[in-house]
Amino acid sequence: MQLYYSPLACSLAAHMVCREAGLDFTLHRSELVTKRVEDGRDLRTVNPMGQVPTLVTDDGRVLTENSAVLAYLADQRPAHRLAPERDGFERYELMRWLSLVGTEVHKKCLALVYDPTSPDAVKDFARVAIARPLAVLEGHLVSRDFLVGDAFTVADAYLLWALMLLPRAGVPLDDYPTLRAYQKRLMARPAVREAVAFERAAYERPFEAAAQ
Ligand SMILES: N[C@@H](CCC(=O)N[C@@H](CS)C(=O)NCC(=O)O)C(=O)O
Repeated sequence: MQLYYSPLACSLAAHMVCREAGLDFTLHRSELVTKRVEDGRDLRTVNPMGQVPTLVTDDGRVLTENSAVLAYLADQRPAHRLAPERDGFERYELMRWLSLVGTEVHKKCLALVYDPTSPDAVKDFARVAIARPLAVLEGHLVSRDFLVGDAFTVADAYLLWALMLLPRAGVPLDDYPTLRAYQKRLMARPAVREAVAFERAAYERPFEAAAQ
């Protein structure tokens, strides 16, 4: 399995899941602005959107979009219970939370704040709009340890990534004690810690692409 990622970008969720599931995977560092992959290729030759995560499966198929990539990775190792079974209601709950994190938290807030071309007014709007999904997540997690069912799923990985980035995006989590406790608890998982440590180290290193 080949995972195209950029250090500390949303592909960190897929990276966490690869480690949680014990999958055999190769990481390809990519640069989000220039679209260069470290081996010199252009990311758009694999994913025309030029975005991460981009996954190439062992049989050569390309999968993009966090919710699809994360569900696919979970389904490779059902015994790890990283996604509920496909025929139960909890599977739809998983889709619900993946979608809420992807649209209301990631794209409606983080993506706008981190986009260097966003006007300040758009960033301010994003920092206000995030309050509603964060309040919903805070309320949901008050009485439970994980977003879905009684085990860590790929939706938790996606939310963990978002929670990591929100304070840097100017959204402190001081008003969300449940989310902070959830984050602290789940960040202690060995696979999560390994993925985060790996990407923090990569983030500190300048990106270098091989000549093509
Ligand atoms: N719709 C995609 C969005 C993924 C996304 O926004 N990835 C960001 C990194 S967090 C990216 O690749 N940004 C570069 C770009 O959009 O050009 C998904 O859900 O996976």
